[in-house]
Amino acid sequence: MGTGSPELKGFQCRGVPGAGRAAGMGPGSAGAEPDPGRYLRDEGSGTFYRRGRLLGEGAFGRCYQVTEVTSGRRYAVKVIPRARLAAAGIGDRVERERELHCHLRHPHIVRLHGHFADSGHLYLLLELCSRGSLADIVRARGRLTEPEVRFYLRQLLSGLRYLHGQGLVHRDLKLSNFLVTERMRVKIGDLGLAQPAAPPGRRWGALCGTPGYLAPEVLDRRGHAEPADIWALGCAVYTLLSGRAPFEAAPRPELYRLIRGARYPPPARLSARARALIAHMLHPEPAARPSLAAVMGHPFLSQGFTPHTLPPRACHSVPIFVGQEPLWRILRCWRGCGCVPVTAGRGRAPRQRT
Ligand code: 9ZP
Repeated sequence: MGTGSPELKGFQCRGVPGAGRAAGMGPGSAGAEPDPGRYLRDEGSGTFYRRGRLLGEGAFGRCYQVTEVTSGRRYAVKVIPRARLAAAGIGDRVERERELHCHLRHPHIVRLHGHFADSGHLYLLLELCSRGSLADIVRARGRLTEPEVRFYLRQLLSGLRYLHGQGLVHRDLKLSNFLVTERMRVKIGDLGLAQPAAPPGRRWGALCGTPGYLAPEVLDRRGHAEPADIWALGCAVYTLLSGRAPFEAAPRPELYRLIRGARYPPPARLSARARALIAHMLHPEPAARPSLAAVMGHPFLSQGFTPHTLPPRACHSVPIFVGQEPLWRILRCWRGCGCVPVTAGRGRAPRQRT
C-alpha cells in the first residue's frame, strides 16, 4: 500500500514542514510487521529517529519515546498501524486529529511537530512530556493538594481557552490527556476527538469520550459544546483533589443515571471553595455551568495560594509549602544567596494542604 491510498491522503506532507514519506528501518520495516523498527526514517526530510521505550498504548496504536538522531531532540511518537486505518471511522479520526492539531500553537497544548508514514505505519511526532500524565501522578500520590490543583488548573484553563477560542471542543478531557513536561508545566494532549462545537439538536452517531467523564447532555445527545468540556474538567478537578472519579458505578445504566442526576459522593476533606467550584462545574444543566472565565475568577482559584512552580518531586510525594513558598525554593535560595525569599501576598493560605 502506498502513501497515496485514500485513507492516507493527509499523510503526504501537507502543512507540517519536514513531514513526508517514511521508511521504517530494521526488523520492523519488513511488510506488515506489527511493530515499527528500531529506527524510523522520515523519507521526506531524510530525518532518522531512534525508537526508545514504549510510553503506553492508545486506541489506535502504541506510543513511544523517540530521539532525533542528529539533534538528540526527543519526541513522543504515536504509531498507527495502517491496518487499523481501514476500520470504520479510524482513518478519518486520525486525519482530523492531524489536520486540526498541526495548526495549534499554545504553551498549554501539546505540539504536533510533524507526521510521516512508511509501508506499515503512520507516525505522529508529538511534543514529549517527560513526566507523564496527571493520571500517573494521581496514581502515585493518591490525591493532590489544593495549591497544586490551582497550579495545574490555571494552565489547563489557559490551554482550553485557546482551544475554545479556535472554535474547538476537546471532547475527551481527562487526567491521562493532561501531560506534564520536564519543567513541570501541564499541557492538554490527544486531540483525536476534538471537533467544532455541536449545537443542541445535532445528533452524533456514536457516544465518544470516556464514559465516566461524559456530560449529561452528551449522554442524551443534546449537543456537545464548550460546557461539556467544563463538565469533564470538573470531573478532573474532583479526581485530582479526592483521588477518585466522581462517577464510578460499574454497570453503564447505573453510571449514566448518576451522571444525569449529577449525583457524586461528597468529596471528603476539601475546602468549601473547592466543593463549591466542583458543584458549579458539575451542574447537570450545561447553561448553568460556569464559563472558563468564571472558573478562572472563582474564589477557589482567585483567593487561594497558587505556587509559581512545583518541584519534580511533587510527581511522587506531597510538596511542603512553607508560608507561601515550596520548601525546595526556600532551601535553594538559602543555599544560593543566604536569604529567605519574600513571598508575594496572593490571598489567604488554604485550609487544606495535605
Ligand atoms: N508513564 C508511566 C508512569 C506510567 C510514563 O512513563 C510516561 C512517560 C512519558 O514520557 C517520558 C510520557 C507519558 C508517560 N510522555 C508523553 N506521553 C504522551 C505524550 C507526550 N509525552 N503525548 C503527546 N500527545 N499525546 C500524548 C500521548 C501520546 C503520545 N502520550 C502518552 C499518553 C499515554 C501514553 C503516551
